Amino acid sequence: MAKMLLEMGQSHLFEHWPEPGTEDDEKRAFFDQVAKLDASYPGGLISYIKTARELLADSKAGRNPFDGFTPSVPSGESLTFGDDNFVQFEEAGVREMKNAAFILVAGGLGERLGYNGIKVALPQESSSETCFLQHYIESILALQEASCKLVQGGCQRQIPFVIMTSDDTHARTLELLESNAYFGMSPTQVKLLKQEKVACLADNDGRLAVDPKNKYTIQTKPHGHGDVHSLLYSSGLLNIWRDAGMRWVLFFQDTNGLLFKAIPASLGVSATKQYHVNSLAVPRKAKEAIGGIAKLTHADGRTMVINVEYNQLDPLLRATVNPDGDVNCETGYSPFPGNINQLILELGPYIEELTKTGGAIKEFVNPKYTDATKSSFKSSTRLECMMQDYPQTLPPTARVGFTVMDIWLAYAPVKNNPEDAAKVPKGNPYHSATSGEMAIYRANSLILKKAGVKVEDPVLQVFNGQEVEVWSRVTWKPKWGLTFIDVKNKVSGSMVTCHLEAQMGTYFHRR
Ligand code: UGB
Repeated sequence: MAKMLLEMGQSHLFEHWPEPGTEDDEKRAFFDQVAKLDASYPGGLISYIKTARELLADSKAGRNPFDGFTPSVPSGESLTFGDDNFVQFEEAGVREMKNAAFILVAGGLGERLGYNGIKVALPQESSSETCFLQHYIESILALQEASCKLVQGGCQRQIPFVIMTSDDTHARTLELLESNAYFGMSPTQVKLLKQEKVACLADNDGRLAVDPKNKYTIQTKPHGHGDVHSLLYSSGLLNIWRDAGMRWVLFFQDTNGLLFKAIPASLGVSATKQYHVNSLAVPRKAKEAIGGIAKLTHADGRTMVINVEYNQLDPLLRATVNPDGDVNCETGYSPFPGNINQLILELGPYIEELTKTGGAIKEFVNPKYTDATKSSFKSSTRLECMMQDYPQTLPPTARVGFTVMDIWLAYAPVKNNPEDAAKVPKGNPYHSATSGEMAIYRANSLILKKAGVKVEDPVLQVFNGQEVEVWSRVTWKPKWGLTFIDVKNKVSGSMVTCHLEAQMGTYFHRR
């Protein structure tokens, strides 16, 4: 390991080491860490440092990873909640659900949210105080039951649920599950895969950063949610699922309380259209901090349908098709659908691809330079990768599509703290706990309204400096109503009214 580090230009790591025989335990701990960093990265530290040098040189030169590509708006499926098409996709999705596995990426700490705990332990709304993880598990169990019921004679399939954790979230996620009896799921059905952090980089030469508090420790930071692919591949779970006759892998993020309202229909789209990759998307406001899904065509003829992160979309558009960059079109939205990082992959082609790549995802580096010479960093940086970059290596024959849903139905993540949310320009989403909670009541109210329930109009109120629509505070368990037709059947023929009780909550009357 020492020889490898020296050959890779890392002699600074040993600069302040005392004579042999002094602090030997600390030196051994250093090599234990080096061995761990080496083993947990595809191709080891040599490969990590080489890639880092290349990407740092590109970043210094200002090269855009999409240089040579021209973006255009790709084609996909656009759904309208509650119409016949939507209902058919929901039915198809529920039928397929027994052949799916769910993967939650929950290794992020949520620094922007300013919360010290794990995000999946937060209540998604304050009426029932159900936490995100409980809601996700209850949704998967309800889908499992509904899907198995459609099989003649029933079925015993348990939908696998994998949670990717990190050192920051692992112990607390396990604790949350164990202290709540896995929220009703069988413990064998849940699998935690922990992602490892990667070494930090101190400069443009790819020198590894020493922890300022301990000269025997290399500083590390998270590598991004793209790790999920290599972890799944090396876990061996994918082959087990394939052998059990499963067909789909659904990936989702940690704090979107609306997501499961969009899942049945989007899986229905995957199954009907035979998409190898289906990204769930919503109409996106120009410059909104979510990636845009674009078709990229290279001068040499290569094409791919891929998420372009918001900070890259604007310069790419300016350099190619639109000097104004990332702007809204006549619909009031960006022509590029917004990626909400809910991916549905078909298992067979996914395994085929990972067998070639080992699950390695194209990385990027985002150093914050001290000045325009770009010769030093404000603080150490590291390589990162994103799970939505998976399609980048796919062959042109791959069927890559997307499904656009109404925002109110599908997307209300909790990412920003109240102070930052209050500063969001008017008209753009807050993505805060306040807006996340209100979005759940609004979606439930709108679904009930579409199902024929009389629902009072919302009022505007300001909480934590954010103006939000307050609808009837209606919540229900996933088991009560998974799809639009479920809800419609539950409320039809009964006289149901939702009242807003000024600021106090809501009464949901059923007579
Ligand atoms: N996550 C991990 O599991 N491991 C990690 O190392 C990092 C994160 P953020 P961000 O939802 O609108 C994503 O930090 O930067 C998990 C997409 O890239 O919330 O907002 C973490 O626990 C972007 O295209 O991501 O960006 C969480 O569950 C857009 O879709 C998830 O990864 C955006 O999300 C996302 O982490 C969005």
